[in-house]
Amino acid sequence: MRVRFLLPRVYPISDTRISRLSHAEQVALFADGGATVVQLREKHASAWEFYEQAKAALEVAKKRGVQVIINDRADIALALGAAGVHLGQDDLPPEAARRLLGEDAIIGYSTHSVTQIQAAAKLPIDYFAIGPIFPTSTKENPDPVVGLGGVRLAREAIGGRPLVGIGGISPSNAHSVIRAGADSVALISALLSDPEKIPETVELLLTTVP
Ligand code: TZP
Ligand code: MG
Repeated sequence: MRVRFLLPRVYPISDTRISRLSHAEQVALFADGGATVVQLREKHASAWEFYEQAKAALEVAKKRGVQVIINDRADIALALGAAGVHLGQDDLPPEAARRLLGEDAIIGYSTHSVTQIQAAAKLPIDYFAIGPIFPTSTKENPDPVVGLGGVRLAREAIGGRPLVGIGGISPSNAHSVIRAGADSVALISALLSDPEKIPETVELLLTTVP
């Protein structure tokens, strides 16, 4: 049986357009705030460029004891020896990513409805993501908002397995997402739109979200 992966309360995700910082700079700021697991998300760079940026970010992360999950690209995760990959509904199937990355890799999987999360229950993944919980302008063509009710239904569907909420989460609504049943909150814009405050915001979330 797979050893359960424990998601920290806060799961920061990088975005170079919103933060105007490199992935490596963002990882350093996430680590300053106490983050232990981070995701690198890059929707615009070439594979070559993302590989190079992720490589630099992994060097920072290694020194700081932070695990790095790569969004979308199992190939880049494999090439760099990252801790794992985060897959969406249109990415490589989780079974294929598991074959590539091996048993020790962390594989996360995005779902946007109860039907999708039920369908994902048998996949070889370590955590589920559900969202968008609230309206978001970060994701292009986002799925319909699932709300806090969606988090409750997701929790019922997956029992005690790790669940992260994503989409429109900020320090002011993070509690409600955890209370509805998520183990962790993933944030992009609320964390990155004021880059100087990244460490403070991560720390605030880690110390105040019950
Ligand atoms: N998946 C569902 S919503 C979302 C993703 C990647 C974007 C979340 O970004 P933000 O800025 O925290 O709303
Ligand atoms: Mg994806």
